[in-house]
Amino acid sequence: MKLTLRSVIIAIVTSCLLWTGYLVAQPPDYHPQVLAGVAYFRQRVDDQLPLVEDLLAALKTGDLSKAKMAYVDARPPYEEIEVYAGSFEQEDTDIDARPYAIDGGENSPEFKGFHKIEAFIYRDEDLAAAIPYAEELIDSIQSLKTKLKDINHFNAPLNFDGMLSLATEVPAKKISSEEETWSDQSLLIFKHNWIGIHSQFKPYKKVLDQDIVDEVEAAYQACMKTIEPYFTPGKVAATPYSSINAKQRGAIVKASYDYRDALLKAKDALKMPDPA
Ligand SMILES: [Cu+2]
Repeated sequence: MKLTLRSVIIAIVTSCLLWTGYLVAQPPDYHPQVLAGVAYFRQRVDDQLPLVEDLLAALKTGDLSKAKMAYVDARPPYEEIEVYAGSFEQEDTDIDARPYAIDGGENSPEFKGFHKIEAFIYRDEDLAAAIPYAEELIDSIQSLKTKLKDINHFNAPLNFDGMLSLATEVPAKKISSEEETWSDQSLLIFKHNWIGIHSQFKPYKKVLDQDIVDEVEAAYQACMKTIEPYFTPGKVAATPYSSINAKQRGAIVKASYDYRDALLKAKDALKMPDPA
């Protein structure tokens, strides 16, 4: 092919225009927001570690009610951090997977973490059997801590994808009480899933229009309002989920979908792409 000067100039000008257009079309990467969100989870993983160590110690006492209390106390931090589960899939499986997510379910050696321990405490009342799993859970939390130190695992599209997925998972799936089948602490899970989502949304407030901020904030508060009657100030544990009737569950479902819809509006306003 013979390249004339003219065609070379046309090619250069065209690619410059395309490049400029590409730059203009790129949304911001929201790096300060991502940093702020991850900073909160680094703090929460530091909260998580001693709670899991306490759980191990409680299992070793052989006292069932102590073990139950330590289990419940140990649940909140990870239920917030899991907004970013897609950034540490192995740790998420090791820490928090339920049997359905694993081939072979409960019988698989892959099934471990909180829900393995939950069944040993609440269903089997076999604390000794739970001890090696609590030891392994401490290692998994350490590994999670390492992952959270590397900001390269995290970005804004993953952040929003995680918020939206969890705001959907609560009403679409967790509402069945499948997560805390044995401990009956689903309300505690909903609460900390929402707190975790909102911790990640907060840094985006300063780059959003006030009406969208207000809408997301109101939707979050409405979620928290639906579960408020089931908590006692100063106590981690919630009322047993099995005591909540269909109408009360319905209110939780509606509030979480409304929250999701508001977050979706924020995502559009931020021109946030889906994760690559
Ligand atoms: Cu979870």
